[in-house]
Amino acid sequence: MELVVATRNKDKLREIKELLKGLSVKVFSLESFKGVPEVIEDGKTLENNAIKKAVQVSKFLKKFVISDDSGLEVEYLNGDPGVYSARFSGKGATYKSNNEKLLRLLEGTALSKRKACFRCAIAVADKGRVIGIAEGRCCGKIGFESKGDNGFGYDPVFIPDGFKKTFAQMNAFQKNKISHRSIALKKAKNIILNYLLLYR
Ligand code: ITT
Repeated sequence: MELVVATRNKDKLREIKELLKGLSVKVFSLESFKGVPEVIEDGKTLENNAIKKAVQVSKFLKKFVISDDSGLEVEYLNGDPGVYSARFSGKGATYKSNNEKLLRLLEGTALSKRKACFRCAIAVADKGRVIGIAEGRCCGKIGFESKGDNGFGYDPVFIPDGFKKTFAQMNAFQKNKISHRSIALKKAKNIILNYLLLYR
């Protein structure tokens, strides 16, 4: 059984591959295929974008596909950057410039007002048809400075509830135990298993 992960983000792919271990599927990414059209992520929600990515890619490749749309919602910023997490600091945004913008916007804000949640929506589609959607959430606080070199994206500024260190100060095993992505993928795994049992 082959599964394509509809992402161009190598960091996400690394985490997804690790989390899918144990499921007897061969995992491919978009790198393995030529000419897959770019999906415009213009949905208002992570779920909409995840469905759009999974449906368009699985229709084009005629394959079984999962997609991940994720982002960080900061309470003080009314849920921003949210769906705009990847391009928060504008065209040419990098993880570093995004984190710098976030820390700047929260400058002078007390820890109690720095609540944030990572959210992840995973959509599963087969040959252009949605099979299911799963969501995961991991909440915590935005620290006062970037700390740690592991992980990716906003990991250096995100301190999950119940911990004193950022995601980027944790190893992959620790992050994967509690992350938004691991929660969503656990649910997505069940969707995949049920579908394979019933329809394939
Ligand atoms: P694809 O659409 O190709 O999958 P992308 O990076 O554009 O890749 P998104 O639109 O879903 O993906 O944006 C997700 C952004 O949210 C990502 O670039 C990071 O900045 C941030 N993000 C998501 N999950 C994260 C995590 O586990 N740790 C840190 N940052 C994360």
